[in-house]
Amino acid sequence: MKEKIIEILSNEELYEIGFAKIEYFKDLESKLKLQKNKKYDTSFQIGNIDDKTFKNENIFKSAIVVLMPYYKNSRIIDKNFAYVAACYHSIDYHIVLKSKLLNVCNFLKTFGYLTRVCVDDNELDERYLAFKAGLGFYGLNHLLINDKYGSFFFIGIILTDAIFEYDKPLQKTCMMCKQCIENCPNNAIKANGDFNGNQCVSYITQSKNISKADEMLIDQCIFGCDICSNVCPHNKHIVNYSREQLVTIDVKNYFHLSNKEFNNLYGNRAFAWRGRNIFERNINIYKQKLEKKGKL
Ligand code: B12
Repeated sequence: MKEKIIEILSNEELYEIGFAKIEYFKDLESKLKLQKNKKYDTSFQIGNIDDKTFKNENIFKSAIVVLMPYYKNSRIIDKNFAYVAACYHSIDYHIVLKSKLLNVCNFLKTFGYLTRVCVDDNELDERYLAFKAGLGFYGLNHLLINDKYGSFFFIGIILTDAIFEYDKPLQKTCMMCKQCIENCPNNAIKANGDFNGNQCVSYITQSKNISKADEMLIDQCIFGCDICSNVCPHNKHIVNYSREQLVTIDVKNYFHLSNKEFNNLYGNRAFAWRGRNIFERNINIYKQKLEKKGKL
C-alpha cells in the first residue's frame, strides 16, 4: 500500500514523502509548554497543546507527510516595486497541495480507511510531523530544512487510520551559523534557540493592529518575510522551482482597489486570506518610506 501511495503522489510531482506514527508526542509537549509560558505563541495558532501532541485517544494512527517546494527567488531589485514573500507568489498552496493529496485519500477510502487532509489550516504542528516522518531537520530559525529543497517548501498531511512501516527522524541539526539570528530585523529568533512569533516580521505584516514601531519594520516585502530563509546557508545550493506567478506591485501607480477588484486580482493567492485592508496598509507604509527618502 505504501508503494502505491508513493506512486500516486509522484504522479502529482510530490517526491518527498514520509510516514509518521501518531502517538502521544511527549517531547513536543514540553517544548510547546515552554513556548506558551513565554507568551511566544501568536494569535494565528489553532488548537491546544493536547491536540498538537495527540495526548488523547485518537481515531488516526498515521500521518502521511509530503513536501511541496516553492520558488525561492522572491526579491525584486527595482525599489519602486513592492512584492510578497516567496511562498505567497504562486496560486494559493492550500488549494494546490490539498487537491494533489485527494487521490491518495480516494485510494485509502476504497479500503475503508478514514482520511483527513491538512495544509496549514489546522491544529497540528506540521513541522513536527514532517520532522517525525524523516523529511527534515530543524533550523535555528525554526524552519524545517530538507536536503533537497532547503526550507522553501510547504507541508501537506493526510491523517489516516491505516497503519504503515514508519520513517525515522533525521539525526541532524542545521549548521548553527547564526546568520538567521543576526539578520532577523526584530530579534524574533533568540540566541538560546527560542522563537517569538509575535516579533516575527512575517506576523507583523499580517496583523490587523500594529504599532508605529511595527510599521518601521514593514518594507519592500509587504506580506510575509523571507530574511531568515534567504540568509540560511542550507538554502544556497538547492534547485529552484520557477513555475510561480510573481506578485509585484508598482507602488507609484498603485491605486486603491475595491474588494471586488482585489478578489479578482488576488483572490486565488494565499495572502488574500487577510483581506485587502492589510495588503493596502502595507503598500502605503512602504510608499511613505520611499517618499520620505525622496525615492518616488
Ligand atoms: C502560526 C504560523 C506562523 C506564525 C508563527 C510561526 C512560529 N514559528 O511560531 C508566523 C505568521 C510568524 C509564521 C511565519 C512563517 N511561516 Co508559518 N505557520 C504557522 C502555522 C499555522 C502554525 C505553526 C505553529 O504555531 N506552531 C506552534 C509553534 C510553537 O511550533 P513550531 O514553531 O513549529 O516549533 C515547535 C516544535 O516544532 C518544536 N521543535 C522545535 N525545534 C525542535 C527540535 C527538535 C529536535 C524537536 C523534537 C522539536 C522541535 O518545538 C517548537 C516550540 O518551541 C504553521 C502550520 C501548522 N499548522 O503547523 C505554518 C508553517 C509553520 N509556516 C510556514 C511558513 C512557510 C512560514 C514562513 C516562511 C512564511 C513567510 N515567508 O513569511 C514564515 C517563517 C517564520 C519562521 N522562521 O518560522 C510553513 C513551514 C515551512 C518550513 N519549511 O518549515 C508551515 C508548516 C505552513 C505549511 N503547511 O507549509 N507562521
